[in-house]
Amino acid sequence: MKRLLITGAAGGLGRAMRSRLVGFAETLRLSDIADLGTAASHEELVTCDLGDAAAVMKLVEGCDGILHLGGISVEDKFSKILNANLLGLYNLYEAARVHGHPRILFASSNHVVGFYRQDEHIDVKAPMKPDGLYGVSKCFGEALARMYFEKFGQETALVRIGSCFEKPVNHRMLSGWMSYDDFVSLIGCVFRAPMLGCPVIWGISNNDSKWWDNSHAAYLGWKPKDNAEIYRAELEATIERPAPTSAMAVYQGGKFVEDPIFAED
Ligand code: NAI
Ligand code: 15L
Repeated sequence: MKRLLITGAAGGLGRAMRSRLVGFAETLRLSDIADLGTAASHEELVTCDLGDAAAVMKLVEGCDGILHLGGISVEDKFSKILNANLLGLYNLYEAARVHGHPRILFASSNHVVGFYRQDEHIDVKAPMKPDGLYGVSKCFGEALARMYFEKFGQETALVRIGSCFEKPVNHRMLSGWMSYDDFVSLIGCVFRAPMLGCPVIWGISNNDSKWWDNSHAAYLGWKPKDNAEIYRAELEATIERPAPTSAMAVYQGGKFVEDPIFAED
């Protein structure tokens, strides 16, 4: 690949992928509304608000693939979610439509199904049960991507990331954790697949404890290698198990199900 655009490159996942994707494309075009530091020789840095249509149109020009990590990543005021996750996504897909349909990996979230219980095992056919406005914005993103696929053939991997951090930090993450290395290998499968389509993929490592079934996406050849289980003993020793009736122990979305609708200023 000649040029991969990474939005949200100043965020947690963006920073983790920035260093791990060196060599994945000749050039990494890194974008965020926040400071991106100094560009290495293989990098282009672009400060851009996803809500700014003209800026996003320019941002996407010349890119062969897009790793879309940018946006509001937790529950927040609707106005902020509206700009970054709804308007921002529309701007991105319109820019992709104009600039030759570069393949997109959209960082969706487990919070599109946050109201399923942890004793339920679901696949991608399960109706969405978002646990807040943030989750709803990811449902919108998945639907928007699907529409651009059906109408224009725009390919997108809709990756419902569980919890992608260095290691699981609570008991809930023993089921939903995805390691950085497994995310990198998923990115490779998504951008190198001869045919992608518009699949929903659960972004989880090969954890012993699983709520989600990825068998429909076997054609991508993604084989996550890490397993949150190796952290169980450490977790048990350092963190108290959540009360059995608490949101963290009952719902797949954990505490997000308890978030209020945040008041605007
Ligand atoms: P993060 O909050 O650390 O990074 C998001 C980045 O987007 C930030 O650097 C922020 O400045 C940028 N951003 C926010 N509004 C923007 C706007 N209007 N214009 C341009 N940039 C804007 O989040 P993180 O953890 O890195 O997640 C990346 C993506 O993956 C997010 O879309 C998140 O919803 C999704 N995700 C992450 C999970 C995780 O476990 N890290 C789990 C599920 C989904
Ligand atoms: C998400 O969607 C968030 O972006 C991330 O910060 C975590 O909270 C993750 O879900 C999770 O559910 O652990």
